[in-house]
Amino acid sequence: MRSTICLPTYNELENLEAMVTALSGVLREGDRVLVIDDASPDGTGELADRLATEYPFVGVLHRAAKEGLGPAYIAGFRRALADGAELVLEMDCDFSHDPADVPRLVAAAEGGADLVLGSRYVPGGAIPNWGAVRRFVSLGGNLYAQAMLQSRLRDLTGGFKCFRARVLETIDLGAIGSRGYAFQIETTYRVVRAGFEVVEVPISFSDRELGHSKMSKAIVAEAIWKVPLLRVRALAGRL
Ligand SMILES: Nc1nc2c(ncn2[C@@H]2O[C@H](COP(=O)(O)OP(=O)(O)OP(=O)(O)O)[C@@H](O)[C@H]2O)c(=O)[nH]1
Ligand SMILES: [Mg+2]
Repeated sequence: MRSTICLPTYNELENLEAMVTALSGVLREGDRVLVIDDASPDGTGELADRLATEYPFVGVLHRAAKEGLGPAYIAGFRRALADGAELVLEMDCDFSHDPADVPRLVAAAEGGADLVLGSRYVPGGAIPNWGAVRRFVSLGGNLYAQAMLQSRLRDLTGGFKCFRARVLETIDLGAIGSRGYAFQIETTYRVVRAGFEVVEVPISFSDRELGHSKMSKAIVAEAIWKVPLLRVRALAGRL
């Protein structure tokens, strides 16, 4: 199956070229990488254009302003589907997600899963560099989302995923309003509600070494209030 890896970037100048190079080692014939850059002031968008001329598998989607991960991914999904991708992946461009894990996510989708989650919280998953506080916060966030949404899935906030195209064609992408972590929860929940099969494969999540995190209090707050709202909407039959 032909895959497109969606790579959202905002100020990832130090990471993008190394990421594209690493991905070139795991892609198969016909696979693509789509960089979705929100007008990064550090020149990531120009670097992406240069990489697109050097590597035929690279495409670039330039967006006018930073709007958060959610809108960037939705624009990327639409482009990937229009270009005929059969599998569409989400992945961070800061090496938190290991490019070497891409084939395992793809294999699980080709094995029949509709959505594959790279999961830190199933047996075999790991977050080697995190201290107790970060683990507690992340695990707490996942338990909160699990309980609110009555879900058995362990890693609802992760951003390393592989969708079958038909899944993205079925769920209403235009109705997804979340921008940060909530985007990951909302997409997975919509996929579950639509009756698709979701499988978790273990991954090891590393902290970024270069560049800066775009995580903010607003992103955390959005996830906290959005989760109960998703449940209420689902119970009201509007999701
Ligand atoms: N296009 C676009 N990409 C974004 C935006 N915000 C973050 N990204 C990218 O999304 C990916 C994940 O963002 P990070 O800043 O690493 O955030 P995070 O992984 O949630 O937080 P950390 O755990 O601190 O790394 C990276 O590739 C970012 O460059 C945005 O508003 N627009
Ligand atoms: Mg990150």
